[in-house]
Amino acid sequence: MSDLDELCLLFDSELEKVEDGRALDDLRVRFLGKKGLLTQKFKELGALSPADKPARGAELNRVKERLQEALAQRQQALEAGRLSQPTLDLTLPGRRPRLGRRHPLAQVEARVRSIFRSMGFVVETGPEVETAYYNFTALNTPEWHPARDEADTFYLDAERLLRTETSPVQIRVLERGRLPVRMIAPGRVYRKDKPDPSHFPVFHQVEGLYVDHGVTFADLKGTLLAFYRSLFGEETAIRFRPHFFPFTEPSAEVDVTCFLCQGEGCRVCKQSGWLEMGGSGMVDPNVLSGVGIDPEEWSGYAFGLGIERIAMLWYGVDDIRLFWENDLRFLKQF
Ligand code: 2NM
Repeated sequence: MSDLDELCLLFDSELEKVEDGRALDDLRVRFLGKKGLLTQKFKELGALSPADKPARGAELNRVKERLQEALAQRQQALEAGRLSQPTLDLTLPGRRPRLGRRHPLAQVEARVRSIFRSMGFVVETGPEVETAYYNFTALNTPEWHPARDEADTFYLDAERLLRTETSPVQIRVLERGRLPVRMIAPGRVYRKDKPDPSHFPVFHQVEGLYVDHGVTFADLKGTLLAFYRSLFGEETAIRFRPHFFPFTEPSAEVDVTCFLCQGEGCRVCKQSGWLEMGGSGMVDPNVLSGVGIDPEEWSGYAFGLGIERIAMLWYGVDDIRLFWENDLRFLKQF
């Protein structure tokens, strides 16, 4: 076998393996490029005797044509193959867009809002940056009260702070002087708590307020009972435990029967059958007179509840920080 037969054999077997334009180009360069195998043979022509040159030259040219021909054919075949292959299947079904949903805390807050709206409460909002007056003083919280401490409250300066309750919204509404008032104030509140499974420095509250002629503690009990029955089921019962808040007198903490065990006692309610849900009371006369309302003529009840607490119990979430991580693996479950 001549050296050119061998070269052709090698070329043919390499061409066989070519599957795209890039490999084809590489092959072309390998044989016909500046330092190509065949080009090398052309360069060696100069060393031959004048008698041998013409025949060898003609043979080299035939081989060159043959390689070029084969490369061109292969190129055509590759292009034809590419065009005949479907790149876009118009019969495939479309991709379904992945729908988002409301954050679990927003879902719970919407439910709470909706129940109170159905009972005639209007929704009021106010600033998250408050003054010490609206957040503490107007709520009958004395200067020495620990809640005012820098260790518990985020102060921006001597006067301004991040609200620790949504009650300052109630004060702003009462200041308008248009009575009666039946309102809820949902929103974010801030406290300097170290994050742990049940604390986070920002969380959500809904506070309610009803001020009218002759409002009594019985009105408070009836309203909260109706609310918690609507939220947790008609078999729910509630109880009030005496407590103290600066802004209400008397004050009480509110428990509801555990919706997991119907009051039987389980792990979640720590065998007590009851779940702590929030605080409540009759608006302190000092709060009313502070906003120019005569406590001899008007009375009111107020209450507060935490959205995170309800959401954690309802969905079985054991760490409050999960609500703030925005991990889709968590959020997708609601
Ligand atoms: C609570 C518990 C008890 C409350 C009081 C007032 C206001 F402005 F009327 F005085 N608003 N909200 C209140 C009462 C809030 O949260 C645990």
